[in-house]
Amino acid sequence: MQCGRFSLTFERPLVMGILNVTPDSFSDGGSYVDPAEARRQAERMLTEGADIIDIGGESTRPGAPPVPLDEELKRVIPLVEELVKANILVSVDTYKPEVMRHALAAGADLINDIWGFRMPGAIDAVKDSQCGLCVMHMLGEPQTMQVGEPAYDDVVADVRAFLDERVNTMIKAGVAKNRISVDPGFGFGKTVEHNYALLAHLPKTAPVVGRPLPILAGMSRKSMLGAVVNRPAPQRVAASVAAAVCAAERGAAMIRVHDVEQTVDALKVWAATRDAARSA
Ligand code: 7PJ
Repeated sequence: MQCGRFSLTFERPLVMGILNVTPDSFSDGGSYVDPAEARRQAERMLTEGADIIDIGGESTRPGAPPVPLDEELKRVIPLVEELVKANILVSVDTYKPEVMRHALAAGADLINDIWGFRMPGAIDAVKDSQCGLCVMHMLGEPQTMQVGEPAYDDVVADVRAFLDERVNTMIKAGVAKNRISVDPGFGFGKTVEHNYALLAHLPKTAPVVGRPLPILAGMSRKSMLGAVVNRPAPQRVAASVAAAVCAAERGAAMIRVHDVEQTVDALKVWAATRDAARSA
């Protein structure tokens, strides 16, 4: 996968460390609004083995208020510039075309869009660059996605059909297929049962364009884990690591996490087992 300055081969799942520069994210809100704190957290995740840093300037937790454009730019862009300078693979979590353009001008390698590049102007904002793209499925919008029960005919088939449509639209617009990754969007307009069906059948969610597109899985500390282990978000580390291993086993190319060190260790054990199975 072409990802800006980087070319990724996914011989093992890459770990994407979450860096929320928001005052209100659900599990680490308020921690990294201060630019110096954010930089330290990025460095820490890299030391722990993160392959990618994903910077988000607007909380997408259910019911979160939207952030004005200039505020999001002020939080995100200086950090992008700094990490790019240090030769780090920088992802920006945004659905706003203006933020995408500024992020790319600042050198971002990957644009991660929970809206699946559905905002008017989003595809145009990214198509003439070499950045990687993550196209995520979401039912509805962040403010309303968990209002009422989300409903699907067949969640795995429906998410796949959505991703197929988005990917086809982007390719038709001139985006090279080797720039695109996809994500079923755990927790975005899904019940607990929907989320586990998507995890269980993860490979089926990927559009096949010659070959299946790389899948990014983001379950870290989410309520689908809380529903099973009955713990609040900060105490869902082991559950998150287990989910990461389940995703790796089902072919995930990238795994988006808060707890980098624990995830990297678990994936090393998973990879050693996989390699032993291959050579036996
Ligand atoms: C995801 C994301 C995810 C991708 C968030 C949170 C909510 N981007 N951004 N996939 N989740 N690609 O971290 O709990 O699942 S924000």
